[in-house]
This record gives sequence, structure tokens and C-alpha cells, in this order.
Amino acid sequence: ALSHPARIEMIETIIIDVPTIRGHVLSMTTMQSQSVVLVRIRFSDGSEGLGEGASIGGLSYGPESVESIKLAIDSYITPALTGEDGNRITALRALMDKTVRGNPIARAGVETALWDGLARRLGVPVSALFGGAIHERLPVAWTLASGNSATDIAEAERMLDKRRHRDFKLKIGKRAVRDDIAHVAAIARAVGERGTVRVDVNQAWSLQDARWGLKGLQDAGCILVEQPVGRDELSALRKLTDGYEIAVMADEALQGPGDAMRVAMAGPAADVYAVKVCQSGGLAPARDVISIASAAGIELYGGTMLESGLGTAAALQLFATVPVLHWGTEFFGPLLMMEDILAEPLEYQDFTVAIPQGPGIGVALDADKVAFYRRDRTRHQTA
Ligand code: MUC
Ligand code: MG
Repeated sequence: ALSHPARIEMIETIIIDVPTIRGHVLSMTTMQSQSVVLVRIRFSDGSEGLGEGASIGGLSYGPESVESIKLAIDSYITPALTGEDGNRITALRALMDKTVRGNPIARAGVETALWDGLARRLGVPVSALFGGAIHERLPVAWTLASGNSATDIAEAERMLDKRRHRDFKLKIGKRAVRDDIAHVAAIARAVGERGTVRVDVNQAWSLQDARWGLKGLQDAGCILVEQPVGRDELSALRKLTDGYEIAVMADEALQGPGDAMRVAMAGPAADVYAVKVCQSGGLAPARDVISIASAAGIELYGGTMLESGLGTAAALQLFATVPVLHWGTEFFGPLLMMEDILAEPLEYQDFTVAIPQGPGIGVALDADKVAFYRRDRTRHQTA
């Protein structure tokens, strides 16, 4: 397959909007739906590659939205890559880096589709291109974020009963610190020894809020706090990491290997990295973030941008090759959506998700569901 070029003929981007199963209340916004960009690359030998770029809450989580992801790909990445050999992923990554600064999620959508295409042409799973899978399943946490303690506890009970999740991430930072601590303590008490409770503040706290917050959280039995302060506040993050027993995890602070290096050199300023494929700029840069963390003695967690089954499966291909994921993963994106867009859903059971087998990312899209949820549906159907 590699002796002949597989030229990039077309890169298609489709914005998908899928309602969530309930409101997802984060410190900066409440999500009622999730939007992602599907990327489909067609190569000259007739092969195809699929990828996904996802963000959260429009532009309220970070600097990219689905609209900006689509624009960066359609207007800048596609013209640069069209006609190039899709087998030369390293060269194409360099070309993308030169053509588009920043915009890691847009680059990740295309990069993932390049890996999927290459792996399909070779007849191997994407994990093989990263040295081979060493896990068949990975543990998956669930986010409780209804905005109400009793509702969250009932949801946790259902997850424990079904043996689907036992590690729970709570979204806090919207209310006063002491109200958040009471909420976390109530859920931690209810979960007890059956599972674990972690929180994500999504940058909402000042250093002073965070000092009281971390003290209260660890007394409440919460074992990890994610991105308590702003992404640029590395000295505050380091004070919190060094000052408390509770593990401090960086998320928004990590937009690729450069940030991974900066956070590591700032102390390290975090105990754990939430490694996200989209936020890192793709599978290969996410692998680089993982390598930097490992070399710096920073622990690992597989993070999500709430990708659909497609982007989630892509992440699974990479994380299946990582020897130790100290904090597991949160690859539950498709479960938060009212309906997933895969032909065969990912398999969640026994608190874990199965790594899809088969060539490429290992999943196929359901064409009818994609047609139904695509944002330009009306225009598309009458065209
Ligand atoms: C985030 O900040 O980690 C991941 C899980 C979830 O519920 O929201 C996201 C975003
Ligand atoms: Mg986070």
C-alpha cells in the first residue's frame, strides 16, 4: 500500500449537532447539545479516512468552536493538503503546522483522518501505527453535571447498578466555593467506597478561592481537582500542586506538546495531565504530550472533548498503546449524546470501554444519523 501514493483528493467537513441526554452544567456554560466536526478525506486510490474535531460550549471552553474548526480546515488546511500523498503523515503534519498556527482541534480532525486512512490502506488498527495496543479495554469515568446534588446522586446510583461507571467527575466552579464543597461532600458520601469522586473547575477559581476549595475538597474525600485556575496561571497551579495532598490535573493549560513542556518545567505545575487528542492537535502530538508527562514524572488521564463515537474511538486507539494510565479515562462522549452516529456503538460494560478492533479507527458512521444531525441538513436534502 505504501509503494503507491494515496493523493488527497477531497476533504469534507460536516458540522453535527446532537442533543445531550440532559443539561450538562459547567462553570462557564450549560450544554443542551454537543457539536462536532466530522472530517472525511478521500484519497486517489479510492480509500477514505475519517476524523473528528470537537470542542465544548461554543467558544466558552476554549479558543476554537466547530465553526472555526470547519473554517480553518476548509479555507486553509484543505487547499494546502490537496494533491499531497496521504501516506506521508509526518510531512503533512509539518505542512499543516506551517499553514495553520494554533487551531489544534482543526489540525487534529484532519490528522486523525490521515491516520485512519493510512491504517485502513494497510489493513491494521490505528493502534498498530503507534506501536501496538497493550490494552483491550480501558476504565471510563462519568461526569455528573445536572446542576443538582440529588439528581447527580441518583444518576451515580444508576451507573453503579449498571456497572457502567464507578469513577465520577463533578463539574463545579459555578456556585460559591462553600456550596460546591457541600455538593461534592454529599456525592462523595453517597458513593462511599464503591467508587471515586473527582472535580473539574474549568478555570473558574482565583488562587484564593482555590486554596479554600482544595482544602475543602480533600476533606470531603475528593481525590483530584482538574484545572482549578486559569490556563495561564502556572505559578498558582504549582502552589496548589505543592500545597495540598489532593491531585491537581492540568486540562485547558495543555494545548499541545509546547504547553506540556511549559507546565512540566514550571515545577511541574500539575500532578496529572488530562491528555486530549483534539486539544493536543492530533494523535501524534497527544502521544508527544504523553511522552513529556512520563519523562517528567507526571501521571496520566485520558481526557475528552466530548467527541462522538468516532473521535472517542480514535482516542481509544492511541490510549490502548499507553502502558500506564494512572487515572484511567473519561471516554464517555457518545453516552452523553441522545444518539451516537456510529453504525455499531462502542461497547461499555464492567466500568470499561472496549478498544474497537478492525482496520483504521475501527468504527463506521451511520449515514442516516449523520444526514439527520448535520447542521446543513435542509440545504443538503434539497440540493
Ligand atoms: C473538560 O473540561 O474536561 C470533559 C468531560 C466533561 O464532562 O466535560 C469535558 C470537558
Ligand atoms: Mg476539564
